[in-house]
Amino acid sequence: MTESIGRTAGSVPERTAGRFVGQKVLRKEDPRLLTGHGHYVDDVTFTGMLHATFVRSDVARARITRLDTDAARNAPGVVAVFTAADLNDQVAGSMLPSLFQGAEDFMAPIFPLARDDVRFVGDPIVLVIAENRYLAEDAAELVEIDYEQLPAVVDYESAAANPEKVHPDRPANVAMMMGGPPEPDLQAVFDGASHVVTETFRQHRYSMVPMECRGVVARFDPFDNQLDVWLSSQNPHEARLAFSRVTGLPENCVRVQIGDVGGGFGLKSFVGREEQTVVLAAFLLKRAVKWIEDRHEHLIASAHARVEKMTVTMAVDGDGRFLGAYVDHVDDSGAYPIGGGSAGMLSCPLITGPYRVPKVGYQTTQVWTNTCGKAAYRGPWMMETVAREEMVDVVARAIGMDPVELRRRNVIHRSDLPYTSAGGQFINNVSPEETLEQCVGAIGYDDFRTEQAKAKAEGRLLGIGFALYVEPQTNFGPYGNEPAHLRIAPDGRVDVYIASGAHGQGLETTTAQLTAEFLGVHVDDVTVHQGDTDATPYGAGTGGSRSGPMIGAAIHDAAILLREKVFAVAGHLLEAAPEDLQMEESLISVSGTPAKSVSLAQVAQVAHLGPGTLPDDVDPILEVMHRYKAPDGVWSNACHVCTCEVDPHTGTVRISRYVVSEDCGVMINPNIVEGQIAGGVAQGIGGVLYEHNVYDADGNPLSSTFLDYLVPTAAEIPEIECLHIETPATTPGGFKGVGEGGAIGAPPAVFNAVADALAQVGATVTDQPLDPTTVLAALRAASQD
Ligand code: MCN
Repeated sequence: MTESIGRTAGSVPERTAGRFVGQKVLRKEDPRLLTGHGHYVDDVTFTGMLHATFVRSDVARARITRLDTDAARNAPGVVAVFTAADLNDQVAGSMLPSLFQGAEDFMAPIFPLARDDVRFVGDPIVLVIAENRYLAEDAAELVEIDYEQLPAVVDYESAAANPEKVHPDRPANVAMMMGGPPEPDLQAVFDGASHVVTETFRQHRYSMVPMECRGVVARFDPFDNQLDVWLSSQNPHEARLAFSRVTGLPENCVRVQIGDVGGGFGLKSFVGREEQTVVLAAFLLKRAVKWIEDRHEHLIASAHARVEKMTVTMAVDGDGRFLGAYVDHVDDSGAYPIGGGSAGMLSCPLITGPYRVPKVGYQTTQVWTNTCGKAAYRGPWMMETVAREEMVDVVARAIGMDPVELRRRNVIHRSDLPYTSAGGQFINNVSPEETLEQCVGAIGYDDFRTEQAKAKAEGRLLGIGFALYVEPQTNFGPYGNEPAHLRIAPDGRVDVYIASGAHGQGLETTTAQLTAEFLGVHVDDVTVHQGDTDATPYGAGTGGSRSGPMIGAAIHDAAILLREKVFAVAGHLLEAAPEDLQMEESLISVSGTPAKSVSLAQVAQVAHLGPGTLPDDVDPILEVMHRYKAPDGVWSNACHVCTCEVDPHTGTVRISRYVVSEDCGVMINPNIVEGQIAGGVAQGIGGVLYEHNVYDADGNPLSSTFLDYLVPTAAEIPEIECLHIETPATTPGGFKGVGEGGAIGAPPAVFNAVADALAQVGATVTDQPLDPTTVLAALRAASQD
């Protein structure tokens, strides 16, 4: 096996380019998934397997004054009842949900179960394990808990100053604070600008709501000292490390497998407290234990996201050119954030996005509250896009300029690249101006404005909203590298092993396309293996829209190294120099003499079965393990435009058209790219118009079922029209990520469309969600003015 680190191999031969990469290859996983033959964690079952359920706090903040589990322990079918007294001392230090460097700084210690106090509704207090789920749930009902209730910290905007503390051992409710007031040079810009506009924007609490909630099956065999875990995850290798830590077993005694995963949206990048607790229980019981999160638990206790506000101040000159921006950001991380907790660190420096803004300053504060913890959710830093793009429209209205014209005057042009932003980001190979113009053309901007004016005369409110963003990838944390392991079987077919944890985005297909393209075989001859820590190389899993650039580059380089090995064997068989050989559709031939050829299967047979026939300097191991090391900064970008009609009588919003112009570099599979965009846009539309996870003032969740937490259906989502600009990244293959983009651009585009409609009658909105009540209130307020 050849192991190479960080080497970028030579470029791909022209003739194979585009045979599979860039083609709309049908998704390999779909026949299985669409006919109900997917294999999810709940499908894993063993004879004698036990089932777990949690007893959770039903108050937001309280001391536990009495905990009586006797009746539960004696209930039929109950095998074990664990409390904090049984489990918490077993874990060495706190349980780490994320290995992102520095994550500990922003997190309060997390233990399996609440011990003396509870810190949000849903905080797990007792774990009941029984012969089946019904018996476990029945026994859980028998657990008696008395609380001394304490005032809950629910409002995140006042949490920093609230003397009541979410975590009693911390000096205050501030988890993290960075930056500070504007520096004097930025203040001087504000003092001298023609226009200075300040506005505050808020996002509200979303849940991730994947179709498959969280779940785990763990089985410990003490005779083999082997812990097997089946998990619904985006990140199997990190999960293995977490389970090793929580049990004290060496990592190589732990195997994590993920099968099909019914969505994750960021939540499953991290190893949840419940999953770690169930694994610890299975280890202690030396039995197989299953826990499947139900939807109610998911909505109150898995993780929440997007609860943040940004106050933006923009300085603009008399021609509408941005001169400087200052941002004050506050972010609610709940009681126990599990990753993505430090989004403000990314979000604030990115505030300038795709625009030239010479000076920037920011302050970000992350606070704890007595609510469900925050996790990364598809584009976790995207508050900068929301605040900036909504601000651009506010500024346009304030200075009396068309919002498209204001964007045109400030957007980064190709001639500005590479561009180092005032926040310190080095941005290259992006096309914000081109995507803006593509959207303006596709939506028919001028015609829309004419139609809007006509509609207004008829009492109808139409609106249009744009949003641009640039999105950084690949270079975050310790994960600026990606492995790929390619192996040719004796029959010439190819096995590929990747570190990812695909959870809906089609990596089985695109990985096969990449391998087929760069190696020179047919896509049907490639089998992709992922989600098994015993079989796949160590890596960061799937998140941050990193698979396209990272797996793409790793496979590109590994395939070229493997071709060299194949050509060395084939060269011997064909009596030709390896550099004169080419391979297409698994046939290796001499360039210019196509009749002189040998199949990959023949080469593989010789390498596997007759290596003694090869010269000593020809390596018969047709296998390559490569670890690609990424450069800093691969950037995707896009422009979204949305048109809508607001009903002035009911406050409801109907989206009429939605267009996205996306630049994710070279597309591996345009169908998959467009599917990713459409899915993300649907989440953005849902977020602005329907989804809202509400707490009351005492910290009681009010949206704990799908009756109250409204997820949009196909009826609410228009056709998403996708256009593409392909600006290749400098990474091998030229791929850039796309998975998060839809969910980044959609919220401000939808918001701006509604705000544009309302602005015609003097109504203003700054906060999400835009449910009918909020829209009607804005209309009423305007009519009273
Ligand atoms: N792709 C492509 N061409 C490119 C870039 C990507 O064809 N130039 C393909 C990739 O090969 C992959 C898909 O598009 O099949 C998404 O790739 P990428 O943007 O690299 O993102 P990741 O695979 O790393 O996926 C993560 C991203 C994130 S962070 C979340 S959250 C997310 C998502 O994508 N959650 C999803 N997409 C999701 N899709 C589904 N169905 N369900 C989720 O939970």
